[in-house]
Amino acid sequence: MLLKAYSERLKAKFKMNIRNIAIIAHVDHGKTTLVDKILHSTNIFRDNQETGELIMDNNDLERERGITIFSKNVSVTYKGVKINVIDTPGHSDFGGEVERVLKMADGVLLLVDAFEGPMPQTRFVLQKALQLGLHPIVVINKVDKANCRPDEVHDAVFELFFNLDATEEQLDFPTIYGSSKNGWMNTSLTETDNILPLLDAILEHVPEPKVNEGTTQMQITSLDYSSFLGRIAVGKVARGTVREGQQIALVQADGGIKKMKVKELYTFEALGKKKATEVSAGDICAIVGLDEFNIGDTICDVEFPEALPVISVDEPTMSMMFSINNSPFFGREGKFVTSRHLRDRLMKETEKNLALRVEDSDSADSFLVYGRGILHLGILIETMRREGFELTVGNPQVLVKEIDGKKCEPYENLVVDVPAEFSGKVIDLVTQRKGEMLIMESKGEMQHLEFDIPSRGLIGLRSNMLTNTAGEAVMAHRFTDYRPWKGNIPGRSNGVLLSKNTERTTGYSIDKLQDRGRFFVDPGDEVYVGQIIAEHIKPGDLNVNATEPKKLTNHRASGSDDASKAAPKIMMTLEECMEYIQQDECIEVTPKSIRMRKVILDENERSRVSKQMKSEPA
Ligand SMILES: Nc1nc2c(ncn2[C@@H]2O[C@H](COP(=O)(O)OP(=O)(O)OP(=O)(O)O)[C@@H](O)[C@H]2O)c(=O)[nH]1
Ligand SMILES: [Mg+2]
Repeated sequence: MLLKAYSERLKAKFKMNIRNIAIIAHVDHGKTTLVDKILHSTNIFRDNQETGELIMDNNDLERERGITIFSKNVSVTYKGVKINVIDTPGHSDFGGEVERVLKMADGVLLLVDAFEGPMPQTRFVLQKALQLGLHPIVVINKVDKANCRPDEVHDAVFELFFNLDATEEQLDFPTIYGSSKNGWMNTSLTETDNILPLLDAILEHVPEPKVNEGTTQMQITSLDYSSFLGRIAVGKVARGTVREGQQIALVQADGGIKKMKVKELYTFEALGKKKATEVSAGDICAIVGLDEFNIGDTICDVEFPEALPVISVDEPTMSMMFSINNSPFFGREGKFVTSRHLRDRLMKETEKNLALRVEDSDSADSFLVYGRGILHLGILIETMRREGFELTVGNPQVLVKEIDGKKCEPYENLVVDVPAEFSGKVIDLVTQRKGEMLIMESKGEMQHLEFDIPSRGLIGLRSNMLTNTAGEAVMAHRFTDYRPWKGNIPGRSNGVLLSKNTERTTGYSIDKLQDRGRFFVDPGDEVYVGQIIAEHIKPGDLNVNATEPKKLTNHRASGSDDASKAAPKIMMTLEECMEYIQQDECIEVTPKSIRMRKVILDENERSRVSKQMKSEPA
């Protein structure tokens, strides 16, 4: 009896020794680097263990791009307290994810780059945290950077809190300064050799999770995926406990209730998960074995199914047509090429990729895929090609909505930081695309510009912006709302050079065409009729012969002849191609190649259709 009371007391005591924090910030402000440092400084690694850089960004694409795509839970123990840390993605395409995982947090670290200051995504994530009643700890990071302005940035953050209607208590935020890269944090700008002042601030300022007594209640706020275990539900236990083997009622958004069983239960420990038999209110856990669930569903006691308020999952803002590859090179480079493969893969993706929607189209070979932006869709395509898929994707379209009988389109807040000498060019460029300037101020040696712009105007803007500012512009944008359609926005200004033949290009031909355009292919590359092989230096498309061998006297192999004279080809990433192509163009994606092409490859057919389109009333 006594023992039981003692163990209850112990449990109650243990229950309280938890802090749940999410780390939020604009893209690249240093969240993941900080989480890595937190893991290191709480000694989860043996001294001799080789960990490498950013253990947290563990997906291949995350490592290559240096960005976080999926939010992740880890947990460390400091001074006897378990701190659950949630690393979140900073790119705006994944903003909805941040909003959801904040539901697991009782506190947030708002990281702000000591040079850049608050950026569009800082505003968005802070707003969400404030609305949830969280009291952020502000971390002014990267104070090691030359030209950084931590004091100005602190003031700007305060102003941002104020503009977002923070309460008195929220405005009274603690501030930590430091450099996650160099592994130190402090309450002042004085450099230290560890990040412990930050961990102390977490223990001091982040409230313990609320422990509600009663029957089981846990909202699923995040989703993990394992190819062995399938979908794993992640969330914070809000009330009572969740037990291994427990029969539960899953209450869905529409009020429907399904009975299920908790097959396996885990808590987060260090970088991994630890099996648990019971998890109490306040801790974050992962549940295996629920067959069908959605984000926002509540896991409840079978007898007392009481749901928590529904979480909205963000609406897509962009769509793209995904089709089977129908280029002449079909099936050469990929393993999965049929419409069946494509459809199954896309449908499977919707199980774990929450902001993604897939619809069948009029054609059995094409599917409409809806997502949150170029990066969101680009990452899916990149993942698929790595798995061995071949496909064709069309140009990205923003989603138009009818609101109060008016045609409306998504708008975004665009921020550009650029050396003053280029600001005129930037303003021109954005205004041409129907952007309107809101703010222009100096920020260190840079000019800081803010605009309101339809999302359509942003597609293809980045490469133009970089060319026009000698690569110096730093831009970021974030969806704000839907507003009335802004009219025609000019597309790409240059035309393209299209191959007239299906053959290998020759250095001889490419060299002759150098003054017509900048090539996307190298001498010796195989191309096909209707493939986009270069950007025309002028508007209008041109069909060219780039496969002509040098005249008979030449005995060298085609492909190597005169190759040295040709300028190197322009390399474009998948996302750059997605922003580059126009309505009548598409991209062939295979495990080995990314080729841009016309939708209609045949020259005569293309001009016939385009004439027909022009003659039809719009
Ligand atoms: N100079 C400096 N660079 C830093 C610091 N912290 C992070 N960085 C660098 O900033 C870049 C982005 O760091 P990440 O930790 O990946 O940033 P993130 O906020 O996780 O980025 P997303 O997950 O994509 O939103 C990396 O190149 C880091 O090395 C710092 O304190 N000082
Ligand atoms: Mg990150």
